[in-house]
Amino acid sequence: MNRSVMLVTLGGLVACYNPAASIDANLDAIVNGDGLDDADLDGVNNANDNCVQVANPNQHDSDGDRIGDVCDPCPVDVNTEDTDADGVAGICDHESDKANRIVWFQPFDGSALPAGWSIRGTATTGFGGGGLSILATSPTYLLAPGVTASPGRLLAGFSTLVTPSSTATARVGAMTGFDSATEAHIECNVFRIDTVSSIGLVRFTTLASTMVLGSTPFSDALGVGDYVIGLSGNETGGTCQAAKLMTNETATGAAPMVLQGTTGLRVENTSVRVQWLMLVQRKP
Ligand SMILES: [Ca+2]
Ligand SMILES: [Ca+2]
Ligand SMILES: [Ca+2]
Ligand SMILES: [Ca+2]
Repeated sequence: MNRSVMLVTLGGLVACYNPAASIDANLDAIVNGDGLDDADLDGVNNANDNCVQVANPNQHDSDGDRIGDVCDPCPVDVNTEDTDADGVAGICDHESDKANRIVWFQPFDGSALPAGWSIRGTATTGFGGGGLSILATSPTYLLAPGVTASPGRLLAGFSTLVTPSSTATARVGAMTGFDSATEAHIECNVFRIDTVSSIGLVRFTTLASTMVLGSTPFSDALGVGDYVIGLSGNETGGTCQAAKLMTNETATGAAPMVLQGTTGLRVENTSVRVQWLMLVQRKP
């Protein structure tokens, strides 16, 4: 891809990452305590900074491609091919004919919930091992800060820590439009009943009342392993994708849907370690 100018959008901040500009005269005048250039004053010298013009003192680089998360056109995919030049690349850009942006990317490798996030439910939770562990025997929600309605995609990366019990339906779902009063929402989930696993795109009108928009068998049973699930929606319908190791299977639904309101992850009758969630939407 052309990396000479890259538009980076995260958490409402917009910055142009232009490597050539990082050595201009103004930036040369900015030094930190050791006398070396530190253009963004984040305490990491330009020569070592994985995002020279955005302050990122923690230097988070979730996919290990040496591009810091806050500068990365896809923080969870080393593929930086950006066919439509909208600044979003790899698996993060699900619309190669539309201008998209990363609204937020949130890793859970700290020791507490990030600002604006909450957990609803009675699960046992904890931080460690590079993620947020959730052991849920009843529906539990990891809720993100609210977003405005727009076509988009919610991606979630997590590991299951144990094989779910065969006596209860285990479920992990990326969801949008969560209503705190009724628990209504739309969800892309991987679920397991006995030994049979499926992918489902489901509209919940209440927690007990659902309409399946699409479902398909998931060839890898929901069990110990690393997963990425993705809920996408636009003017014509929704898509639910799930990947474990090298598989990538899809369920689609015809109901138009956008990503809006409170988004997040729902966990039920299983134990997961959530590594990150990410929201991509159309550029306004
Ligand atoms: Ca710096
Ligand atoms: Ca930086
Ligand atoms: Ca990276
Ligand atoms: Ca795009």
